[in-house]
Amino acid sequence: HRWLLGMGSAPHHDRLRHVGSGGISRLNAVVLGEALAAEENDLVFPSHDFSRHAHISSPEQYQNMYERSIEDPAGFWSNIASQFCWKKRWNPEVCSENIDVRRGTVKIEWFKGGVTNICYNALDRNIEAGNGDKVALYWEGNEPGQDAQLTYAQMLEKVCQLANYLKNVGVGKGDTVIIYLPMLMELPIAMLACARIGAIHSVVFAGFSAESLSQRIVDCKPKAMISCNAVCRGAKVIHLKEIVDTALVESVNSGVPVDLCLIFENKSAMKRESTKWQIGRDVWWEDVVPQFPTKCLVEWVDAEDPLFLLYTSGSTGKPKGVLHTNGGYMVYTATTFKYAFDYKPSDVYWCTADCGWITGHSYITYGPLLNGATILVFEGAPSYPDPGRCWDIVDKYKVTILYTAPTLVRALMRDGDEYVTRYSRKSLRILGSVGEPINPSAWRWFYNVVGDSRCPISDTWWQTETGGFMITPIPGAWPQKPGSATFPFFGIQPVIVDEKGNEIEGECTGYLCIKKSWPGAFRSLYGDHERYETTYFKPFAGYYFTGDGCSRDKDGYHWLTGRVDDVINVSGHRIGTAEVESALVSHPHCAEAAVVGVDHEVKGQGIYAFVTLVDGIPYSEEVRKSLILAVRNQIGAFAAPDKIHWAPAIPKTRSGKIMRRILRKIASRQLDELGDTSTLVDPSVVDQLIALIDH
Ligand code: 6R9
Repeated sequence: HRWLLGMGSAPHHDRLRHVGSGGISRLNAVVLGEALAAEENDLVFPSHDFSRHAHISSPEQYQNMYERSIEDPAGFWSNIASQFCWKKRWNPEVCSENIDVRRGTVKIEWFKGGVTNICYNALDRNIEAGNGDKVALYWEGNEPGQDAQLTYAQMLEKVCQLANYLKNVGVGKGDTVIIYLPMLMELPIAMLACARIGAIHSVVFAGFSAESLSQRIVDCKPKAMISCNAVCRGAKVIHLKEIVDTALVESVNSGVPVDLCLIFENKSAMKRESTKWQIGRDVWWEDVVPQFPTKCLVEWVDAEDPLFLLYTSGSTGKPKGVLHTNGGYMVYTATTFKYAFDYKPSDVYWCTADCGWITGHSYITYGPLLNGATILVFEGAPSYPDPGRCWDIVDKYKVTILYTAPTLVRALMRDGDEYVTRYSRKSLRILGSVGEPINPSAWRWFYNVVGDSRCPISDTWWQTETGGFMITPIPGAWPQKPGSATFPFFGIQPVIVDEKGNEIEGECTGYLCIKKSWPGAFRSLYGDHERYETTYFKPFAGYYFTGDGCSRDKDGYHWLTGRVDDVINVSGHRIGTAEVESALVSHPHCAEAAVVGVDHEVKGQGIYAFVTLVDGIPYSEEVRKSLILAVRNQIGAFAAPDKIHWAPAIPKTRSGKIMRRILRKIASRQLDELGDTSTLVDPSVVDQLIALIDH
């Protein structure tokens, strides 16, 4: 980042520049992947005042720290790790790794031999430092006016009661617990309770179907499951307990029974009287947990003991159980949170993600609480009862840091500026974006309208696998470019490689890989270390392969260009094309299916499915609906195809591979760019597909 140094430390406000106005008029022009060239020179500087008060306030300061983190990673991270509580200090080597498959098994270890507990560090340590009465968590319910709060001391009591209950029913160190909860405060409480006793939590996003839930249960064989009876999202009531019941029947049939199901009675959504119950297996949270003591000694664990599993989608049908461990993850999430959001103790932090995804793990529960921050947990839907809800919440709690996703930004942008400008929003100081590339016009609207052109945006690029931010702005340190995630975090060495795995320097586009490990890196795929090596470390030997494409511009800024594998990113949710295809072909009328991603104005990408029906079944609206229903039932509503395209046949190569390149072109109506179709077994298939476009 030589250029960064060249920027010197002249007062930033001299160069402060407001970017062109966003607004709805521009939305019609939103084309994802807008020409980057035009944007590259658009620098948006933090104000002088912002930089002056920031942890890192100049390119030089970043550069010095970054260099130290690369030259002496052990020293750099040990220094930071020492700020946490360790029962026993880690081994002298700090990090031992092999990420090069050519040299044997891939292994990553940080702070090995160190003994700690992440729950202790997130709660007890902050209380001991005098913050027991500070609000740890504000909870805002689905209905405006429904709210609650917990101080650090109160939160610890709740966590201890649940931890004691879990121990009492025989859950111990190394046991897995599935958590299938919506955004109630019981969700982070349950995560922390597991961590406290050394149990491994596996949170399943409450939008997943019974089938997906049981698939995860069968994979990780939990000792217990924690859920609730129902939840309201917007105007809808979702009966989670019914989904749990179905999932548990399926898991019994697969030979993995779950003996204990702790159910929270979410009274505002549903009374316990109307909840179906299986005596002997189901237990009401409220009947047991509050009877347990509010103090619970922690189970001290090795830094490399597992903390959690989180399933994510890949290029094949079976979700991968991403495994994170305690020590490195703790140090990394806390540090990235502090610097990328320039965290100050007076902040009120709201992340709109769900704890069912990695963002909620690292940046609702762990990273913020490890810093002693006040977090906001929101149960509801962002546009309920109207599109002003987010800004109502921002004003109500005086939110200072708002971390959200481009898909929500685009949806709110479409609803119009009036919903935003009717609220003050003057508490806001930093905005954040995650989940997919943010297109420059959405960035501008977020910056100009939501942030009144005064709040820097941290566009954080990272993944379930990386545990924490990898490429991210440090908001007070350098100017941003709308749509670029900017530069690597401390200790991270991103490289862009070509098809053959050669690093390319300077201005370029290629595959994004990472050299060397970092403390927050995942350590394995649960029960399948071989798949871990094959998916991430074999494609480009010597590197971790991210699955993303990336460009670097002349100033060294990074521009993520999206997935290069068969993973679609719908509203920031990762969905494997293979998963949707397998859900479709499970439908008795479906002979074959091929799924591709297609640009979508709000969701980023939409799901476009080509479907061949079995002989004799005519195309009909009814079949179309039942195919979509099959996907909703097998994966979840968020994976429902946006479009079903009838296909008399699917274009394939002679070796039997589906030609997705051609399908993508047809899906995006780029019919004059189909390219070479001569390698297809039957090129006339393409004309048949085109003829059915409007069918
Ligand atoms: C944290 C999270 C990871 C994939 C990743 C990439 C995309 C996430 C991004 C981004 C561009 C950003 N992605 N953040 N692309 N800019 N700021 O989302 O994890 O659900 O595992 O998804 O999301 O494609 O590979 P995960």
